[in-house]
Amino acid sequence: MATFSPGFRGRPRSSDVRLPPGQYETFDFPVLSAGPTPRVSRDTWQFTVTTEAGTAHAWSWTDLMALPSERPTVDLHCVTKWSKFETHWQGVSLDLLLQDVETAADYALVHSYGGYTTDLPLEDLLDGQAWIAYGYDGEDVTPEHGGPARLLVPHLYLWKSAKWVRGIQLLLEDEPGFWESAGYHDYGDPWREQRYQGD
Ligand SMILES: Nc1nc2c(c(=O)[nH]1)N[C@H]1C(S)=C(S)[C@@H](COP(=O)(O)O)O[C@H]1N2
Ligand SMILES: [Mo]
Repeated sequence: MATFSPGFRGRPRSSDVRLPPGQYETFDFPVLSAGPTPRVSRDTWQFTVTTEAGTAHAWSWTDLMALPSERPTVDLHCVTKWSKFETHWQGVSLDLLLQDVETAADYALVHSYGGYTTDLPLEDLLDGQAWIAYGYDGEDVTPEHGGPARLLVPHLYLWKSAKWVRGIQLLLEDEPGFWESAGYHDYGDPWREQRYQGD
């Protein structure tokens, strides 16, 4: 498929440019879960943002569906070294969910149904970088991939994209989540290959 003229010989192919260091491209969609898949009913599903002052902002499934959604197409990068290009999602931007939340917090600890947690700077959830995603490839997000809804933060390693998301706790001080407590990097930028603490 690729053709090379002498002048272009040393030039990276487009897939190399899109592939962070140490990653390979995969075409299937692996499932990586630290525990069993929780079955969460849309009737009882809630997404709650809690501020450092203890104020809670909650959305039911009906509330979420009533909000305008976006359809981001993004590349995914898992710390186990697979990357998947051009994945199609539908979800609500965190900019919209956080716009009326008053906070001085710099950090977010994301909580999932089932107990999984992951932490990241609050600013990484803003400016069009993160969504509460409920659609994948024109279908509902399947339970294995985090349905009814998962966090999607594609510019960081995929362990930050908490499946079965149930809330975000806003914090003045960073608190490590599940993998971050187990030796994985606090931030997890795939382009700087921040896989483990100290990378
Ligand atoms: N709640 C929850 N979210 C999670 C995980 C998990 O175990 N539990 N695994 C993380 C990891 S390590 C990865 S690579 C991605 C995998 O998403 P996928 O199963 O849809 O590929 O989910 C992330 N979100
Ligand atoms: Mo992962």
